[in-house]
Amino acid sequence: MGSAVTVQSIGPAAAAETTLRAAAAKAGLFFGVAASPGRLSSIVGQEFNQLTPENDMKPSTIATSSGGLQNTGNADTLVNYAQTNNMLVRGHTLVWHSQAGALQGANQATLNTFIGNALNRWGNRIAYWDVVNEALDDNNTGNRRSQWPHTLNRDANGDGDLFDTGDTDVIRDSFIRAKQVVQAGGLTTKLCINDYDVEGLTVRGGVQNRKANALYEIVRNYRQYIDCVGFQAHFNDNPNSIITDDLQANIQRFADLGVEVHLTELDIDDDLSNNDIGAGQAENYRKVVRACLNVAKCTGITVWGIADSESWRSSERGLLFTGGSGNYQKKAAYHAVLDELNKGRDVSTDPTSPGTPPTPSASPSVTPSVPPTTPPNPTTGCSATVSLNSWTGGFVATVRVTAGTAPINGWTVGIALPSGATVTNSWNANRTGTSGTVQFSNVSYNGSVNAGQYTEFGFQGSGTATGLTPVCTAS
Ligand code: 9MR
Repeated sequence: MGSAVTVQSIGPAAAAETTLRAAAAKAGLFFGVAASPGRLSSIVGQEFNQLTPENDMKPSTIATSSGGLQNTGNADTLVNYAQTNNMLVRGHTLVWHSQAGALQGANQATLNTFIGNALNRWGNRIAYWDVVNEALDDNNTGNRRSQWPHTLNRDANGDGDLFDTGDTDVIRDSFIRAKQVVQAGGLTTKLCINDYDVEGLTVRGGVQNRKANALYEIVRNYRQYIDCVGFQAHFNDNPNSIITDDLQANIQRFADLGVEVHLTELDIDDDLSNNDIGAGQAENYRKVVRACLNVAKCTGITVWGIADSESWRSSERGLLFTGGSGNYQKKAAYHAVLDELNKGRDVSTDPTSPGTPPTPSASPSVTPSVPPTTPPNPTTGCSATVSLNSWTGGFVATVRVTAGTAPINGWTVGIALPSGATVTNSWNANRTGTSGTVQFSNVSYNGSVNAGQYTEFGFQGSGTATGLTPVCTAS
């Protein structure tokens, strides 16, 4: 169980953030988008602090038949863009039955070669990798897929699962390889399994979600290799793809296994002629974002594209913007998401966050439950306070930088981490170092802070980080 927990970071005087990334960072999660090099208009860096290559890191683009790499130019463009704009990257995806390109039909040894090459190629520039994508069958069977790469599987004793000694499982073996590469290279990259129609505990009609249950068993059995779970969250009228009221409970049960949970490919059909997915699109977005916010280990949401017209499912108008080609207009769904993010987390019911007092989910004025480490200092210069959201083995820190009685134009915050604590990601700041005393300084858009006002940045780490004392220097 975690140590001291503070999640809410919205103070009484806090102005609402005006971008998704800022509001998300304040709440302690990332808000990302899928993109390709042709879609990198300024809105990407302004609104989002995480980026997933929509197609450019798939084996069909970058893998050779022997597990080597090729055509990495577009992927590099996206990674470089993300770095410049202080965004996390999710690598997508290493082992997948679809878009396998030259890897189609490969054996495990070749898959392992590819896994090693891809992980090492980008190293820590990729915060999360989808190691295995869409391993489970459609139609709520709860089975693995039968096509390659799952043809590599062998159920030695024929008992119907692949968890026994002697069984062969491409999921397990791919994760083992990925974990070895991460450990050998000292990487901080987190290894995820990603799938769709796994979002709720149930599907339409209250039927058990057997696909979600199967994913849960995989994560439970292979927990030592798997760091994170992606629910794709392509919500539509398919009976197995609707938004159910038990979404939060399902996120919670995975979180209780100790993994991070992400909504990795979010889009929500706006078709109101069929009421399967409940209220209007904006309200549905609100509901989904809230479900994530209410679980401390739901640490990121990624929408699958910017605008409806550019979406893989344009006819469902499932995204947050209309328009296209860099000229985008915010939809009601955008405003709903921003508003919900600005309300912050309410993890009072999250057992992975013991000690958090109940917080009114709709109130914009919630007092942090742990007093600031360094109280804001009403002088010139700046002061910094940190609020921690911890769980066994990890934490997310939200650091508030407050200007004194005069405006500041830049800031640096030094934080001495306890031994064993390591920063794995950070957002809304430039960072030097990952352990010991780590320095964070402002990025282009948050260096100027008016007198008495504040800005926030965040970082995520492994280990324990109690008693942090941030030291702020203004420039
Ligand atoms: O959005 C992607 C689209 O441009 C591609 O044509 C398609 C090909 O399969 O893949 C889409 O992305 C998929 C993602 O990689 C995995 N989950 C489902 C996504 C939508 O199909």
